[in-house]
Amino acid sequence: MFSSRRKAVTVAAAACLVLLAPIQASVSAEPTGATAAQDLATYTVPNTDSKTRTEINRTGAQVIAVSGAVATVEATPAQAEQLRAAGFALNDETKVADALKRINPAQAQQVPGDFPPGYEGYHNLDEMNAELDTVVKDHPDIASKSSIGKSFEGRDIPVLKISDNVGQDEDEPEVLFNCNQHAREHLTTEMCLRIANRFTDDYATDQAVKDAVDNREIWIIPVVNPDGSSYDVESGQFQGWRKNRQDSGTDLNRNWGYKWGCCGGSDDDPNGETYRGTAEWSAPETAAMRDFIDSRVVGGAQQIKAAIDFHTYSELVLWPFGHTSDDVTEDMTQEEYDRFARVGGEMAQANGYTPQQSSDLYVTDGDSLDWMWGQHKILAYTFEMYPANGGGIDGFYPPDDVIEKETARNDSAVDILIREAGA
Ligand code: 0X9
Ligand code: CA
Ligand code: CA
Ligand code: ZN
Repeated sequence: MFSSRRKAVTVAAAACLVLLAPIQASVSAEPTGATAAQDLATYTVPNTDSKTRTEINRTGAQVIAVSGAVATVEATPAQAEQLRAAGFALNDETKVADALKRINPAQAQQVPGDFPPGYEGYHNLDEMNAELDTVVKDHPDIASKSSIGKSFEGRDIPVLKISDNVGQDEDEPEVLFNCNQHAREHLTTEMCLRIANRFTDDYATDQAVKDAVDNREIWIIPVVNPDGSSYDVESGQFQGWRKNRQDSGTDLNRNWGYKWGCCGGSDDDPNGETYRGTAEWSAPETAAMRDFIDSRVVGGAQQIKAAIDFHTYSELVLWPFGHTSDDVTEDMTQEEYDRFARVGGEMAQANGYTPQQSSDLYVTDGDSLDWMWGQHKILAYTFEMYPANGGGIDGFYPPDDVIEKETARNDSAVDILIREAGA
């Protein structure tokens, strides 16, 4: 159990780890010392609300999905104990390792680094890059590819720009779509690729697409977390991995620099699933996102007017703030809040998701939404995509035959956001 981690520590420290093991229950066979999937289980917890879900997260357990009042919670044995002691009912215990075993093929797949059988329709990093290259090759007048920077392990984080006169920085409202902050949320990468393909392939034939491309500058970042997402698939067996690959992993969506760590909405335990990192922007991936978005301030004005950060799962449209359950704060007027709720409601009408303020799900601090609005006044949403209710870790791994339907489902919502960027 401890093998690879132990190599790195002294005998005394190893003894210490052994002593800690029963309460920590998170020392793992992972080289990084991150929480081992085999220790974790998921549970359904009835009768929750935003307050109790925030309490659940504060034990270090993690609400991974919500359907009505029923939360799906991922927890170590110690965290589960603590939740039961606090009076929560934990039902339908499923070991994450068992759930992954059911999804994963019995043998490693043929193509190293690729998705396993039943998932070949998903793009791994190389395939994602090749897809973007094809888009640019086929549509060089309206698409260009560059990199916003490097991940912790040195991988590029590519960005695609789509606009008429794509080589020029024109005075057109800019829109940002980013995907896969969380490694295991692979369906989101497919969402970004669909946006990339739709606004290029349909340019010649679809007047609405042409209007959008001619009057906006659209930025698409399909994989914010390339280290995490390749780690999650590279063995041919899904790992259920969420964070980046810096030491034990930082939850990128707790590492952004607006009121970072302010409000009990992230974990200070490096092994925790919502570990916020050692400092705001300590993850190279979030720092690259910050630098890119900051670079879109031209002549003192942020050019990006609207954004969607795609996640899975629960079928929700979320808007800021996440760090507080208040609607109105020093950085959010009632009028601004009402606009978020109106546009969020309109997008939810279009895709059939449930619209709500992000803290209605649970309180977070250091997430992307809060910084995008709090720092830059970007009309920023988080979409939690399909499925509404995934029965645990499986919800992150829908087979590839849902990709077409569940990404096309957001076409109209994406169009609404692009429209609203000009409002
Ligand atoms: O917790 C997150 O980072 C997002 N959910 S996920 O299951 N994909 O990890 C939601 C972030 C939205 N913000 C708040 N809920 N406050
Ligand atoms: Ca243009
Ligand atoms: Ca511009
Ligand atoms: Zn996520």
